[in-house]
Amino acid sequence: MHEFGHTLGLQHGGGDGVNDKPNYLGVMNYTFQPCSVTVAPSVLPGGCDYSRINLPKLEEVLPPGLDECVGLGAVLKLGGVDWDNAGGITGATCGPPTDNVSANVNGDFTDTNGNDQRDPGEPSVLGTLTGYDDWSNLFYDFRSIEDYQTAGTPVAHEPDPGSIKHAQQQFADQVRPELTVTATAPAEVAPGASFDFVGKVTNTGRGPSLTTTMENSIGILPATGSVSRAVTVDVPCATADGTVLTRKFTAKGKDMLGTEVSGSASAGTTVRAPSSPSAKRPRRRSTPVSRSPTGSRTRTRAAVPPTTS
Ligand SMILES: [Ca+2]
Ligand SMILES: [Ca+2]
Ligand SMILES: [Ca+2]
Ligand SMILES: [Zn+2]
Repeated sequence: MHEFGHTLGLQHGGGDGVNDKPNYLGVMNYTFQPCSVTVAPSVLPGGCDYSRINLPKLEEVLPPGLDECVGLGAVLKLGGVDWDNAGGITGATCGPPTDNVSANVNGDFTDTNGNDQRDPGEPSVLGTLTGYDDWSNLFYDFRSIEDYQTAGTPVAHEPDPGSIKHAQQQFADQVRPELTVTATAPAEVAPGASFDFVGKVTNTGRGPSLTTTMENSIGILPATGSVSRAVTVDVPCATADGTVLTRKFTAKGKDMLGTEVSGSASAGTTVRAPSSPSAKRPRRRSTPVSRSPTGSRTRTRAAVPPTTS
């Protein structure tokens, strides 16, 4: 599909030859060449596709530089990207507004010695990376393209596996999500009580986590975003003193290339049954009335008489 794109007049940057642009989501970009275009709900079907959105420019040089809060633009709803890998998302549209940053987001460099590798001292190329809508710009009369050939040697500099792997690694690192999970619970609970285990997942990475789940679907979790989920537990009245109840929260998501990321954490609480006779009286009176879940109410009545008689 990539090669056919060339036939239809597309270059590695769509309308230009600039490769590995994060804001050019299509198979002409080496990053997505193996039909690995990002899926963005209701906007990008992903997979094998030419770019279908002219995403906002990425200005690598200050001014104006990169507004990290804009990320790849509002249309994809993917949130901000920590382009400069400085551990935070900053920019003119952030709240509160902060400085834009400069970064070489497509990783290109001046190959001074021409060996196709980046060697010490070879400088980054900083410029303006433009998006491109391939589908609106396909050139179907390809036989009239200037360098069109009906036979002969293939186009030079086509993606070899090493180039694709390198492009994908660079992009994966640049927009890497990281799911950091914390879990909490009360230190102690009483038999017959209800309490919540609360899991909180925060994306502490550089870019969005797609198709994120924790207990249930979260969807896109942008960088710096967080979501909490509570799981309510009714402690049976017959639960033995000292019982430890634990729960593990696991969050899963995918980066923009479909690679899975995950994080998890557990919390525990200790069941403490009232031990003195004085503690039993208020529990007998109040518990059956105040417990709303029917399951735990039944257990409460069954469990209490043996301990009081
Ligand atoms: Ca940053
Ligand atoms: Ca070199
Ligand atoms: Ca660059
Ligand atoms: Zn090509």
